[in-house]
Amino acid sequence: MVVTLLNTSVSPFGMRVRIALEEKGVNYEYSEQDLRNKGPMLLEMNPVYKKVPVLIHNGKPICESLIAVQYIDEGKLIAWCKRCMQNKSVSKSLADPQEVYGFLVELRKKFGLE
Ligand SMILES: N[C@@H](CCC(=O)N[C@@H](CS)C(=O)NCC(=O)O)C(=O)O
Repeated sequence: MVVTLLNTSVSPFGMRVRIALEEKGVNYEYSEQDLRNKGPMLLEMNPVYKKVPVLIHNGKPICESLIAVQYIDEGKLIAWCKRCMQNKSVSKSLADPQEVYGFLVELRKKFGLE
């Protein structure tokens, strides 16, 4: 997993993304951008708005700081779930998702929530 953050140190939007990366323990490369002289990487990764921060994950850009924060949060969560499922005690103990779904649909009908 290669994560790079294009940013300007004084950007409050960038700070938001940096905090999320730190909180989730994501290793990343930091690339300081000069907004008075935008470099080719920034122009390629955010060609429409040409703004920082841009989070780059395996070559794919994620623009807009709130979306980046959400992406960091969900990505880590999914990775954690996958790791848990590799543990036999977890994978053996969890109910089949379709069974859970069917049960909840029945409950909703019973309580008139359909
Ligand atoms: N809504 C964006 C705002 C990003 C933003 O305004 N970034 C500023 C730096 S704080 C920028 O790159 N400005 C350069 C420009 O407008 O040319 C976000 O949340 O990421």
